[in-house]
Amino acid sequence: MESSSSPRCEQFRHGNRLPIALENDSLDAYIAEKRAGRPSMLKPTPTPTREMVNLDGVWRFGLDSRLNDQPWKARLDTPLEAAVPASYNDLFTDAEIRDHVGWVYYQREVRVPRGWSGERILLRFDAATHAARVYVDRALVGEHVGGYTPFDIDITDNVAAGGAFRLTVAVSGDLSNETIPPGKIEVGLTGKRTQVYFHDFYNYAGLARSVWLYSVPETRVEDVTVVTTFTGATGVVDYRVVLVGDAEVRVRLRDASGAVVAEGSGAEGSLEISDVVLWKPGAPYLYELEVEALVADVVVDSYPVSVGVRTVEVRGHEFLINGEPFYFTGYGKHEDTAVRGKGHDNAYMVHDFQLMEWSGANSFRTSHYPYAEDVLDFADRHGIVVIDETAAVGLNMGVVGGLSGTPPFPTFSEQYAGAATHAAHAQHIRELIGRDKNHPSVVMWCIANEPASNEDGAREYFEPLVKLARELDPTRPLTYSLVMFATFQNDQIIDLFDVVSMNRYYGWYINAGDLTTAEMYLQGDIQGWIDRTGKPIMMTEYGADTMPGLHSVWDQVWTEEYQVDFLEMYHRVFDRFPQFVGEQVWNFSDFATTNGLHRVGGNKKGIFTRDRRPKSAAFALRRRWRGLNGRKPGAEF
Ligand code: GCB
Repeated sequence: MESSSSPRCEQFRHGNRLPIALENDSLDAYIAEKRAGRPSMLKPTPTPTREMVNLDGVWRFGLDSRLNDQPWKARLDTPLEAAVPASYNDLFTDAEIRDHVGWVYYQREVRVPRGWSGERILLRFDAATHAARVYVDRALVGEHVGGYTPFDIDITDNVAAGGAFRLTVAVSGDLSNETIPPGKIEVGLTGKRTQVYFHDFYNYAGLARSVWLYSVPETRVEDVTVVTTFTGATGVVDYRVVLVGDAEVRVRLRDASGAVVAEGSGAEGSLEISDVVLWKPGAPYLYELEVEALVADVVVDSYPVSVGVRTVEVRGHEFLINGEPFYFTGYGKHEDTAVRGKGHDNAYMVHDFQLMEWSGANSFRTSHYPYAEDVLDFADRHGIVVIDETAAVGLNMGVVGGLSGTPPFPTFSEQYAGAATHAAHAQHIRELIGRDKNHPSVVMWCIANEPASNEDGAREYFEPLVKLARELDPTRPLTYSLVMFATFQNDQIIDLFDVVSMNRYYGWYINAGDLTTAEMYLQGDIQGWIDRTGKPIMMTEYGADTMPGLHSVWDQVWTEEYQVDFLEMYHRVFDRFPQFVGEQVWNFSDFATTNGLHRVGGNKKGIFTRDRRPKSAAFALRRRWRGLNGRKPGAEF
């Protein structure tokens, strides 16, 4: 047992591992901002010093176009009610609501527990997609932009313990060049405003994750960061605690049985665990770090953090977890179900993990935005590896040019992804890493999906973001998913990153129905990236739309057999390359998209249907993946 300042603690000091928007690196400035009510990224958790009230349920709901000027000023006069958590779009039969552009309002009454006097009282929104303004009675108490990261608002001065208040939340699903993902609103001939965006999944909006009222003590634990490593049988947990108020810090690390295996004091230090049990893919083990703030030897706050001891490293063309080569099998996913849209649902979460495990998947990518925190907690507990992706999807005007990939105007320009987009992207990275930095399941950050990395301006755009992400987290590799137009000849940013993640559709968008030619292209493409980079390479998307029940003895696109043959062709190619470190099929399940001529009731590249029934390919993947345990198929290299 040890608590000291180790060399690794230096990385906290110099690495700016602080959780949220910090233009200024200084801790004092950070704490001052906290005192001024800056939100914490710590997930609200009930402890002996913190209490929570869940505000999920059915809220009054209305559109800005149908309510009076300042609807938050009074009880909403509306016949509509909406479920929370859920995207609002598919709840109603009214098309105007589904494709509404502008603000919608959610409202309910909230009672503050009697015992909370003397406590700070906060609201927590696990997600409001994509922007929110929050009102307590008539007062605007806070706002947030970014649809997939949580935010807290301190409302202590606006409410009273034992009292009640009217909570109104304005939510906007609009996308612009000031949001991530970006988009733009077009006004048609009829005057109708339409949201345009450059990704295929449907732009669900609303309060898609839980809402909480919770209490924290005045003097409290505001943030905790852990970094783990091990040498032989000794595990090391470096920790750093940020406090609000003056207090002593005490930490205790408990094993899964609750026994204390290490303890220490001070706002930062290093704990040693003898005979450590590592967190491994497929064999997770979690310790719990109990962090306490003490004033005059009295515990004024306590907060628990789950800790999995594991390391992640890229060495040459290998991706190592705990020093051992890891081969990713799994999926790109979406948070997407019927009626709820992107609403978090624990039943679907449990079932999705069951199906992933059933098919032999050991990993997934949170394509194309950060998923609910409960999903990452679940992955930690179940040993599923996560590539954690930002919501930066659609930074690519090339998609407008169709398969030619020719942008109508430069992507990285004020016409599209300019300074405001960049600032939103940077803020989003701060919030993502601030929220997810302690999850052992998260082994890599993916900071964009299919950006125009082949276009001029890409380097100027991405270099500062890579620097920021590495400052916020020096321990995890970085990647971005590569679009097909960004080739090994014209990509301008791969050297900034650690892993080459390819999204490829030979045999679908190119050479549809001709897997022989597709195989040649794929082989040459992967070889090109290997020759150029010497980095680990994986496929983060490959897939074919498939109509369940459609069959053919020939290579017919959309049939279940074609999806199986398509995947087998890709796997044959992957297995020829020792540098290949993983395969994540697009997509885990069918999902909702915008209307489009090449989408029949949504994107049908799912291995499972939208209601999670297996297509033939599910059984084929299961045959390939089960029993691999993170090793490369046929790894005789
Ligand atoms: C992609 C995108 C993904 C799409 C997919 C497709 O490259 O990253 O969001 O859904 O292709 O099926 O077209």
